[in-house]
Amino acid sequence: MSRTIIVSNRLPTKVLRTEESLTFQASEGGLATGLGSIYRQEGNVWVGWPGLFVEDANEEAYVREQLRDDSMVPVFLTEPEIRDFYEGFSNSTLWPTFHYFSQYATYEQSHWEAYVAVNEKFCQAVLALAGLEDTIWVHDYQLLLLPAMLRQARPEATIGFFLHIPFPSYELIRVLPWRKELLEGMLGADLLGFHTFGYMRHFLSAVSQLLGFSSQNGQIETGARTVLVDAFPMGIDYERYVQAAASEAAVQHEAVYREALREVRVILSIDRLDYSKGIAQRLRAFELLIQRYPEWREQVSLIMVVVPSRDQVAQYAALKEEIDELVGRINAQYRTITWTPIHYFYRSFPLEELASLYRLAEVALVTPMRDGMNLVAKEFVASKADGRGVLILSERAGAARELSDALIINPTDTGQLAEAMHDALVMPEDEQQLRMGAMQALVRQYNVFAWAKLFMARLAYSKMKQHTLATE
Ligand code: GDG
Repeated sequence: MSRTIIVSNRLPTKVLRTEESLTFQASEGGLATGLGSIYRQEGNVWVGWPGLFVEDANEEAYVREQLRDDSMVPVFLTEPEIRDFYEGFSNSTLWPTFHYFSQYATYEQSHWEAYVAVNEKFCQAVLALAGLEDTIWVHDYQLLLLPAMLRQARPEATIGFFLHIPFPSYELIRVLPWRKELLEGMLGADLLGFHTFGYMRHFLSAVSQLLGFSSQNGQIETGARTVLVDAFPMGIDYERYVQAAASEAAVQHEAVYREALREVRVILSIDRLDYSKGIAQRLRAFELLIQRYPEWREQVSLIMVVVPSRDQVAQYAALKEEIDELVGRINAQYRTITWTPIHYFYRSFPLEELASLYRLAEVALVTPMRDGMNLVAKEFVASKADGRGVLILSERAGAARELSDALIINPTDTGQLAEAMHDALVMPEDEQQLRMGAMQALVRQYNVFAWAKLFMARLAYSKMKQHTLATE
C-alpha cells in the first residue's frame, strides 16, 4: 500500500523531560495544528524532531517506541545541531530573510554546514522508511535542501514540498551566499506549493534570475525534469474550532472571564513571540486608540497572548523585553483601579481556553509585518458561531488574499490601525454578520483537508504527467 510520509522539522508531538519521566505533549504552531488532524489517516507517517535531546540509546529507543504507536518517526538532533541548524541557519538566516527582515540575518558558514548536515540526516531517516510507491511530502524552510537530496537517492520518487512562510522578492534572496544551492534543493521536488500566487511568482522570478530556468504556466523546465509550482492557501480544521468554541469548557471559561471583566469589551491578539508578527506596533496602535478616543478608556481592553518561542535567538529576547516594557508603560499610564488596558499573557493556553478567548473577543487583531498565511485569523472566524465579531487583518498576511471581508490594514500605519479598531468597535451588527458570514463560508470550504487533498491530487497529476512525457 502506498503511504504519505510527512517530513517537517518538528513532530506534532513534543517530548518534555520532567524530573522523573518523559511526557508527550501536542506542539503549538500552525503546521502542527494544521496537519495534526490528517496525518494519522491511511497508515501515513510523520518524520521530525521530537524536541528533546536524548541522553542515551535506551532513552532513544523508548521515545522511538512511544512515538511509533502514534505513527511518528523521530529524527534525533544534538544540541550543537539545534544551535547551528535550527537557531542558526533556519531562524537567524532564512526566517528573517524570508520575512523581509534582512537586517536581522546572519551569514555563518558553520550554520550553513550544519543546515546541510541536518537535511542529510533527515534524508537518511526518510530513505530508511520510504518504499518506492510512497509519496514524500516535505514541509517548510528548515528542509529546503531535502527534496534534491531525496531526488538524488531516488530519482523516481514522488516528492512534494510546501513552504509555510512567505517566499520573498528576488532582491532578498539574492543577498544569501547560498542562494543557488537553496533553490536547487527545492527543485528536487515534483510539486512546490506556496500559500499565495505572490510568493509563487517571487519564486519563479528567483529561479529564472539565479538559475536561468524559464517557466510557463507554473511549470519550470530544469533541463532534466519538469517541476510544477502552484498556490495552495492553507486552511484550518474548521469543525474542530467550531466544536471547541461550542464546548462546555469554553462556555464556562468565557463566563468566568466575562464576570471578571464586567462590561469591558475585548480586543484579542494571539501570536507566537516573533518580530514578523508586529506585536510592538499593535501595542502602539492600541495606545493611540485610547489617546485619540478617550471614550474607549474603561470600555475596552486588549487581551494579548504571546506564546514563548525561540527565546534563545537574540532578536526574540530583545523583542520580549520591548513588549514587556511597552505593556508596563501603557498600563501604568492609563490604568484605573477598575480597568486594565492590556491583559498580557506570556504563555500558551489549552485549546478550550483559546476558544473561550475567541468567543469573548469582539475584535481580533491579526496584524503581522509579514506572515505566510496566519491561521489565527481563520480560527477566530470559525469560532464566531453567532456571526458577530470583526477581524482586523494585515495586508501582508497570506490570509488577506482570501479574507477580503476583514478590515484590511497596513500594519506599519499605526494611525490606520487605531482607526480600524475604532471602526470595528462601532460597526453595526448586520455589517459584522455580513462580513463574518462571507469569511466563514470560505474558511469552512477551503479547510485543511481540502488543502491537503488538493496538494496531493496535484502531486499525483504532476507525476503522471512526467511519466507520460518520459514514455512518449
Ligand atoms: C507558520 C507560518 C502559517 C497560538 N497560541 C496558542 C495556540 N496557538 C496556535 C494557533 C494557531 C497556531 O498556533 C499559530 O499559527 P500561525 O499560522 O498563526 O503562525 P506560525 O506558528 O508562525 O505558523 C504561518 C503557518 O505556518 C501554517 O502554514 O500560517 O504564516 O508563520 O493554530 O491557534 N494554540 C494553543 N494555545 C495557545 O496559546 N492551543
